[in-house]
Amino acid sequence: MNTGLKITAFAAALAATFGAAYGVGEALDPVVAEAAPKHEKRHEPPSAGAHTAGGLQISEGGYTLELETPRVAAGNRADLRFTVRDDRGRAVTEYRREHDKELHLIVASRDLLTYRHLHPTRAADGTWSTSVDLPRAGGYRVFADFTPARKGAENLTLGADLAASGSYRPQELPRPAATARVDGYDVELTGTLQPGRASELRLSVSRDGKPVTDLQPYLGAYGHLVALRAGDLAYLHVHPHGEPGDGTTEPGPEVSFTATAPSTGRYRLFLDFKHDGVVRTAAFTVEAGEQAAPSATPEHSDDGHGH
Ligand SMILES: [Cu+2]
Repeated sequence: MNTGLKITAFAAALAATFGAAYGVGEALDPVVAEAAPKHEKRHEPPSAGAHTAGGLQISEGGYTLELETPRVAAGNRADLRFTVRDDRGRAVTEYRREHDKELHLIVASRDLLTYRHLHPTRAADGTWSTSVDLPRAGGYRVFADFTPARKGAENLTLGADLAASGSYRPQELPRPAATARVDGYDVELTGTLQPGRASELRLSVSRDGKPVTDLQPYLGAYGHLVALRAGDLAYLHVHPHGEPGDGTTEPGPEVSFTATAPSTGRYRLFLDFKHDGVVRTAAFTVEAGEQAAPSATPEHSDDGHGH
């Protein structure tokens, strides 16, 4: 099993960074942030076969994602409801918080043009719910990224299919590009994703040609990056280097990450960043293992947030 998503490469160096990150929350929520225990997440060394690709299975490690709303109508705000069940079928009600949340929900269209990063609400019985706005019909994948509180449980990303009814016109994946534009911001990507090897990705945010140097912390970081593999939507959650308030991490214009691609092929990267109080998503297509610099053609995409 060499297909593992090695999101924790450089583990030794980053473990300290990440561990500390859990003690730092959004500026808006200092009480919760201070109360969050440190070193919640264990980052293991990238031993071969330690992980399978995230998000490809509805059930893994004894936990199952039960999506109660597998069909919605495109073009309307829809409610998503789901439950995570353990190996005995009981709804999971205790989670370890990661990046300020018990569970992160990503919804992406199969053609990778629509992306949503949501934080659902959990009812006491373990049912999670959130509303989502999917403008386009077609096949989607829903990813639940969480860590059960049970001792020894690891971080998991379970995936389930979601269909949005309506007239479906699948789009081609945008070409690889080093820049992305979203809401008047330009984000430039430096670095390439390497198959089976950790590499650094740096994303630099500017607006009107000026570097943005006052990015705001969002879920304890200046940026969150998710990578999805084109073709099967294998899920790769990547974490930034450093965190707000550590004395060395600047609030932009650059946010950097370490990531390892599980294979060659195309990936779509989604960078969430917060500025002027709004979380925005910049999206890039990258080719893992590609040495040549991608074209610098800006692209525009239908990405957004349901926060
Ligand atoms: Cu999240």
